[in-house]
Amino acid sequence: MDLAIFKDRAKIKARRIFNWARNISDVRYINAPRHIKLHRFLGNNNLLSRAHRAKLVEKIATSLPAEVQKKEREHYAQLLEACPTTLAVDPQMGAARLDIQDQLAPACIADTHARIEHFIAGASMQMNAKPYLAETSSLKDYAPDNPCFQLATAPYILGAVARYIGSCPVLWNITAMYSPPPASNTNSLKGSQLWHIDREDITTLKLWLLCSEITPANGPTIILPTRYSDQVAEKLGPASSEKVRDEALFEPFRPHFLSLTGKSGDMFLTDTARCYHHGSRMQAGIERRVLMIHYTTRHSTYLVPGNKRAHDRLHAQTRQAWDTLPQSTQAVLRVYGHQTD
Ligand SMILES: O=C(O)CCC(=O)C(=O)O
Repeated sequence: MDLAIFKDRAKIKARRIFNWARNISDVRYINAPRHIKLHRFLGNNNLLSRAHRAKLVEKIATSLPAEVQKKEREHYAQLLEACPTTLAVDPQMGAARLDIQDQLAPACIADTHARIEHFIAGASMQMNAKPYLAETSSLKDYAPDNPCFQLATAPYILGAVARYIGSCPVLWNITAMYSPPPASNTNSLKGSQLWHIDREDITTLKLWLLCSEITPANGPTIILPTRYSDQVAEKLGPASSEKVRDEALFEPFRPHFLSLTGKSGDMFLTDTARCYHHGSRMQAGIERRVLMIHYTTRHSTYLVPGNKRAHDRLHAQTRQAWDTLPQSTQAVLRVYGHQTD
């Protein structure tokens, strides 16, 4: 086993943030064909049942060379140490309303509104293809001194995310999300307006910051907590990773729905890979604006070796200025081996 890759990495004056995409491609160089084959298989078959995907991810994790697994455990332990937190997401719930108002929230909200205004004015592109839910920015648009990036890398949040997913998280995306007023009330529901679980991972966390008051009329994200979502997934079996049109399946659980409503500045963490959810079911004339920060595991199908989208997005951080990061964030990133001197 060639461990030179780790030594080499220590030499790189990396300004890369959360560069686990590189970590994935390192695996290619240390010759782990079984790992790569399994990961690619998962990437090409995300409509497998949830249970089947979970088994595959377990195989992928254990197919990594022992040295890599050891390195990952070390990174994880270091990260936990660097990121003490009192914040926790109960795995039985898979979602939590955060009982805090972060001091960065006002600046993050202003940043998000500015990006959405820019988008509405036709001055920026939509990052996804949903008419009912526009992602108006992505990770590469956020410099490390941007308040949204600082929120995404705040140690108390990273600590909670890492503890929940059980490994070092990958910061996959930051996006200003805009759900426009629907063209009419007769539009039938599609895509993520239908109940679904995110199938690119078997556990993931999304941090939501409400950027204005969100009521049921604004089409909030609605979450079915893990323990009930697991029951639905079991019932759906082979179809558990597909969009669900049968609303009746969810009715018995209505008292347990977590609705991401509240006032501007409220925050939530949700595991959208374990919890069925939907959103953007707007009432006529009403819009929704939120900031969403997405953390995945390194087994996300977004990070399949050779995925150019992952490469471009995560490597875009390379040119960002280290010195602008707050010391607490630098401490965390050092732990990842991204800044070594
Ligand atoms: O809140 C929404 O509109 C849906 C969001 C969603 O499905 C997701 O982020 O996975």
